[in-house]
Amino acid sequence: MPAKPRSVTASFRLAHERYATWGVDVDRALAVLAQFSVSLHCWQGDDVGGFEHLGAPLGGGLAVTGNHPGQARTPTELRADLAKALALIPGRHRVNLHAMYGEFGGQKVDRDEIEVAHFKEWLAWAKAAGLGLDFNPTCFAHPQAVTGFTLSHRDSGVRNFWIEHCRRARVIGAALGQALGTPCVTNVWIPDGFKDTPADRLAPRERLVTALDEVFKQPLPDKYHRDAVEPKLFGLGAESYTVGAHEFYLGYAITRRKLLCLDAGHFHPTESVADKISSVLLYLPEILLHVSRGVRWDSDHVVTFTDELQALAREVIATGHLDRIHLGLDYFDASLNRVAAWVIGTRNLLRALLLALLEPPAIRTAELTGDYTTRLALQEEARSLPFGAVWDYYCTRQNVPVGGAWLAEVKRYERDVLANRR
Ligand code: RNT
Ligand code: ZN
Repeated sequence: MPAKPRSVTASFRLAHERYATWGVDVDRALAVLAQFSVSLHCWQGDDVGGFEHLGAPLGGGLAVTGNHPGQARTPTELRADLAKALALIPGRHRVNLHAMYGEFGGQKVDRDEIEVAHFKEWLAWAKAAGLGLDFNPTCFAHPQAVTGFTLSHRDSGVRNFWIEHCRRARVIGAALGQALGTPCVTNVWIPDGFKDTPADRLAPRERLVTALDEVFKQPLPDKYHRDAVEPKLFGLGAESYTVGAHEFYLGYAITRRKLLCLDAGHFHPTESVADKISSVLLYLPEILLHVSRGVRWDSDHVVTFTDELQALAREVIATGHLDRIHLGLDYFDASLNRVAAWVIGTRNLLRALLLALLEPPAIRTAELTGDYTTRLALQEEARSLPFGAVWDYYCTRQNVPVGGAWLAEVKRYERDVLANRR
């Protein structure tokens, strides 16, 4: 399986020539690709467990299935696993933390008491590794969330608890951003919704607007921090109504100048999430993508090289606003090696971005001249251009394994490290 370095270079040279005849600047494509930072979601490493040990069910419509051995049990293990994955992915990336991943030194620190001090180990680790951090309040897996409602709960006591949690999460995010010198995106997602038909769809949404305005009251410097809000169509146990639906948050993000987070698994399966990017970018300065893969009722399968992923990446590139689109991954699969899950998903996203960067410019030109026959013909021909050779070369140049060679590394890690976690 491991590719010979000489064949990687030789294939690349031929691919380079081939692309040149199509008017594609491969070197430029690789330079742009290297600029992308993907935020790796820490929660794939321990099945959205966190380090609070509250004993509360995950809830919120989130479900992790599978029992592959080796999930991270401590922050040290989780960081080691993340480092392993990052070493097998070309480029410089970020890590996305949830509030439940704080380190509380055995103390009981409730969600409305968290502080940046609880993340100082993460911060030190990120700094040493040259990684940016992103952040999320955790509005699930907690006794105060068992009713399925948080920021929109009818009880003001519960609402206030979650408002305080989200407020603190933003302050922590800004502190992380400042310390690392790269803005932290703090993304608010709440599970609130009804299993069955609500009698009142409006009141919870009114409460949510008010609660969010409270959460975002304190201004935080753009230099260090961004707020994002994440809509969802439905969740397990909230099939009939989600308070924070797409229209709700689209309106909220536009009127409050927040980032809208589009999660690829949060829409009806026949909707194109890729198509939304060019619309929302007209009204929002920046957006966040949660790259994920929906399968039937689940919105969180490992990202594979699907048509949807390619379309999404293509739109990111085609809009030409790369600096306005933040990329994160969001899935959790406990049925396979968790380090491999990160590597597969992230490499696929980068591969899809590369494919988009290598798109022959004649396709767009054909459209501009109204020649849709040529557009379609070229789009289809472009599918079999040798982009794999360019990807392999990129991996070599970035000093990460080429092709399936990364898998041997993960298998070794599984044998030497993960298998000992019993
Ligand atoms: C849930 C949302 C949310 C979570 C993470 C854990 O449907 O996608 O982003 O997956 O915050
Ligand atoms: Zn998400």
